[in-house]
Amino acid sequence: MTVPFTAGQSDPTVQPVPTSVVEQVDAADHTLSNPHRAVISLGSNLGNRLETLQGAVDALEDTPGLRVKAVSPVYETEPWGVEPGSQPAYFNAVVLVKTTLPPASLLERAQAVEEAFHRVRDERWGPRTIDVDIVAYADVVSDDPALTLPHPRAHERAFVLAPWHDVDPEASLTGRGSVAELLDALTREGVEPRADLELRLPE
Ligand code: A4P
Ligand code: MG
Repeated sequence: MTVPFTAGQSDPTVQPVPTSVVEQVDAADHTLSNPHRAVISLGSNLGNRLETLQGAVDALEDTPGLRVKAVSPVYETEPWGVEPGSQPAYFNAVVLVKTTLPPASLLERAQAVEEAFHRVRDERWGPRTIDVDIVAYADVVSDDPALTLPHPRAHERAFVLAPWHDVDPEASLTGRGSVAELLDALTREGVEPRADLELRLPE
């Protein structure tokens, strides 16, 4: 005969797991209850730039183990690192996330989002439907070329720092200092807020 188990009653056949064991298991998988903050920069200068940025935000939110916490205003920015006038202007934005994914998995996911928008990699700093860069992951510092953290050029780019500052005025970039101060040292020329446009935070 089965005895119906009623919620709220303790099941006498279940032995409680000692707290010390639970703690050990959780500590072994320290990502479990310990999401990390990461900062992701989005850039697009081909096709429907706003739609693509929104698609990237939505795709990030659809990632298991990742929650989008904030989405910045949209900026229209002059292409950086190329001949002036040689490429269309970018739309740039920054997304703050919390994630249990380790950095390498977050990069894989960022690259999958790029693939989903048919990004073609043919030239460095070439025009692209979407670029998804990891600006920072917790306080991790790494010079691995496959995933350099913080992003090696973020500190000198107003198109990253301005939207980041908008959503987190107290932010700092590990090893570089406060985002507000880094931004003050840069020209904002060619980095224009587009107050008429908005990215939605996924529900
Ligand atoms: N990689 C290393 N570290 C990272 C990181 N933190 N986040 C590796 C993302 N990827 C990272 O990137 C090349 C390799 O960088 C990847 O294989 C990855 O393992 P990519 O996206 O294939 O190529 P890319 O983006 O053309 O090169 P790069 O050097 O990453 O360019 P950036 O620095 O991302 O610059 N101007 C404006 N106004 N707005 C822009 O958004 N973006 C760029 C691209 C240039 N000019 C721009 C903008
Ligand atoms: Mg990139």
